[in-house]
Amino acid sequence: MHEQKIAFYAGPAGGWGALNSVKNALLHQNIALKGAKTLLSANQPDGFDCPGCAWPDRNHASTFEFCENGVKAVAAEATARRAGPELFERYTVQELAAHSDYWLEDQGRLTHPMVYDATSDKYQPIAWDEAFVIIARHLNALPDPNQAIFYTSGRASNEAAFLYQLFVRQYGTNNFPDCSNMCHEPSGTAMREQIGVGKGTVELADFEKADAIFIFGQNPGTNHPRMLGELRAAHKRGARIVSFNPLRERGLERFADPQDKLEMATLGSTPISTHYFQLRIGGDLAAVTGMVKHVLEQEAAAHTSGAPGVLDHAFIAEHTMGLEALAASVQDASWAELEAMSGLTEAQMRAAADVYLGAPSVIACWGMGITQHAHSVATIQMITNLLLLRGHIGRPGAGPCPVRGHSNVQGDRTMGIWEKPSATLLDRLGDVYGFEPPRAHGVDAVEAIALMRDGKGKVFFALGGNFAAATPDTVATWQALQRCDLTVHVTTKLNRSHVVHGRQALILPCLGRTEIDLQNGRAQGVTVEDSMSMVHISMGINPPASEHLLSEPAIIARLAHATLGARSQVDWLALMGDYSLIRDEIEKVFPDFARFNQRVAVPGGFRLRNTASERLWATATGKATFQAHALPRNTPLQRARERSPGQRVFTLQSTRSHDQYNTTVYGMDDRYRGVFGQRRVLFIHAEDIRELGMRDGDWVNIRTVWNDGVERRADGFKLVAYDTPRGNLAAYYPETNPLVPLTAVAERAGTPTSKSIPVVLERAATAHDVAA
Ligand SMILES: Nc1nc2c(c(=O)[nH]1)N[C@H]1C(S)=C(S)[C@@H](COP(=O)(O)OP(=O)(O)OC[C@H]3O[C@@H](n4cnc5c(=O)[nH]c(N)nc54)[C@H](O)[C@@H]3O)O[C@H]1N2
Ligand SMILES: Nc1nc2c(c(=O)[nH]1)N[C@H]1C(S)=C(S)[C@@H](COP(=O)(O)OP(=O)(O)OC[C@H]3O[C@@H](n4cnc5c(=O)[nH]c(N)nc54)[C@H](O)[C@@H]3O)O[C@H]1N2
Ligand SMILES: [Mo]
Repeated sequence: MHEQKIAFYAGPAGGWGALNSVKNALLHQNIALKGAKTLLSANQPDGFDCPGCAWPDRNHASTFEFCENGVKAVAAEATARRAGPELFERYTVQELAAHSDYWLEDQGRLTHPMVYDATSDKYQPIAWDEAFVIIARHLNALPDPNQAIFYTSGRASNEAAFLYQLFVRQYGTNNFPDCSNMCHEPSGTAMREQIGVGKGTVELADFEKADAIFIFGQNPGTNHPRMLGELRAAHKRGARIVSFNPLRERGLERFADPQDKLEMATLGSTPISTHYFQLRIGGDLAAVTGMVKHVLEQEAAAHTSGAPGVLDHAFIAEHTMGLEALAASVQDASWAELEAMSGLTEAQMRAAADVYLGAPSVIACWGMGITQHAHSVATIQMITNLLLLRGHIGRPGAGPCPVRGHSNVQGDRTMGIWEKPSATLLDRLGDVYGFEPPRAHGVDAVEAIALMRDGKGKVFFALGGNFAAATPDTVATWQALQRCDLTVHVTTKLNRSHVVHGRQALILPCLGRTEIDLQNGRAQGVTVEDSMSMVHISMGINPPASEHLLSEPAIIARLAHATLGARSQVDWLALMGDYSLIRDEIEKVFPDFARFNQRVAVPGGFRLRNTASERLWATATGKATFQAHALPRNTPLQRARERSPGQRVFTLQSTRSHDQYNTTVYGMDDRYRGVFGQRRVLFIHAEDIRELGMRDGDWVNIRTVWNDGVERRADGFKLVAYDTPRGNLAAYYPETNPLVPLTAVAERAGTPTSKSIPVVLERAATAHDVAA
């Protein structure tokens, strides 16, 4: 492992740094040559969908797009390392649990289904059939199906997700917490109400036509590297790129394309953002309200002087309602208040709005910096208000673009992985499959934890992911999982969730997307939907990591068969033998998937219909609605300040380093932020360090200020002076998850507020000992 150091990173995002990092990733996983072949098949028409992010692929049919973090994601799955029965024989679960998250996953791919043995405190191999019998027995013994919880992470394919939701609803519950609940849930909530669809309306082609691209709370250089290619091209043809972020993020500043021979040879790079607004954490609602205020003031001024207005009046008249209420509430917000909340000056907000006013076509993108706050839904609706004012939706080069995370998180929702299913979906499932689906809404991720904590959630089943590490309030969450009668994980690699387990526990190892999935001797493809609603096929090319692995669809089908027996009319075993039959079933339930098998056979696949992009509004009123939102006057942070007189209360955001995929830690570097060989760092303004009477490099403990008397702390973080507003902090997830209270969630969306945690800092006696 690297030497620990903090060193300013002067290079651009991408470039030679990216190539070097890729070389190291391949070496580490022992896949220098095989890896190269694997990588060339990522996102190719006859290859597999990259298991990295949900950013769409340009020209699905042509050249390989280099993406450093895509390579790391593929390499992590295609690793030559194996975590077989010998590993579990060597260590008790208690011993495994003492290792870091990095170490656990670094053991490699799981090879056998395993069952927990309490006597030896070890996982032992088990036959697949026996594993299904154990789960079925538990499920069928529950007095109420709502005592079972079925989690999904966003890598599951459409085929797996469809079978899963059908099985679980036939079993009798809508308890479908998923990673979306912690991610873009507020985007769906906000947009469904406002424009009638919970997805973005833009396509990749719109990025070629946009005159201004606003990026709120997103770090594409690390999390969606292929997006930098679009931004670079947009910048080169003169589009304005306006970033809102409390941190100076390298990928939003400069980018060198590793495929551009000239840039690589000359160490050149292209600037990305034309404007960078370093606002305060949680300040976006105020900042965008300020922009709306400026636009409306310009409109009023035009009126007075008899000049043409700045709004798209025709669009507003034909397609929208609610502008008067929005205008009134925006007028109520004073510039002084907007400045105080956003941390930007009136002049900056007006300047941002002038970029908006000067652009014929505007795209607004956003990520976790927007969705993981108490007032996320309001912020997203204010961003959409801004777009609606000049009709920037449903025409080329314009529209909202929530940038999703997991590669099929959007598809899983489309397939019905949702704890609040629509009546339409349930009716359809009931009609097609001749059963009465459960109508009561189920639990989301946070509610699932509360259910288990209260002893009312007894069986926890996870299709992928790492629930124990990804969720908030770690101490409470672990206790909740440990109260379960049974925990089951369908998974590729060992992680925290397998060692924080229920009284009985199973690990079910599955094929990854890079691997050949043979059923009845025929290679099967699965489908995924990217962030821009493109659905396409994914075919694995590597031999499976172990002969004992089953595919996700096969695991679900066999479990459904074992659990439901004659109660289900579905021929589960036939479906798992040929995935095109599963796609026929999907087509029966979802009209938008008509002729699914034919349409997905075309290279690049097809785009799902999106009514808002056709300016058809599937809202309660039949119109797109402006939504008024007053600035929140009593925020958790304000209350925390009142509760801690005399103490400096900071706002902490938890974010991703460049060397991780969510809870999967690839390495200890965060190159663009200048952090090497370590993860327990706390980014903080230099003046704040001084005011605390401390020095750069000092060690601190972090404690949450909350209203329930529970002590929440994370100890041993090194202070790193950083370019971020006063009073704002940043540290990595999942190390900071113990600090996020279970009750700290986004209004109306339930998303943990992982980007705005009120905390105080205490001097730590010694450096924290990090097991790695
Ligand atoms: N390599 C890699 N790729 C990934 C992932 C990964 O972990 N690694 N994760 C995937 C997943 S599931 C997701 S959801 C996405 C996540 O991708 P992002 O949405 O980029 O998520 P974060 O890394 O959490 O970064 C959030 C950004 O928001 C900024 N921010 C924090 N608070 C605020 C705020 O109040 N206002 C504003 N304007 N900005 C703020 C932070 O400084 C940071 O730049 O990436 C996906 N892709
Ligand atoms: N504090 C804080 N918490 C957060 C966030 C944050 O920004 N801050 N971000 C939130 C967000 S945006 C998200 S999306 C969630 C992520 O939550 P999850 O999706 O639950 O977590 P991941 O870390 O992506 O899951 C990694 C695990 O998935 C398994 N896996 C990988 N590939 C496959 C596969 O093909 N099949 C199966 N069955 N398993 C596989 C591996 O075992 C790996 O250990 O975390 C959330 N939590
Ligand atoms: Mo996510």
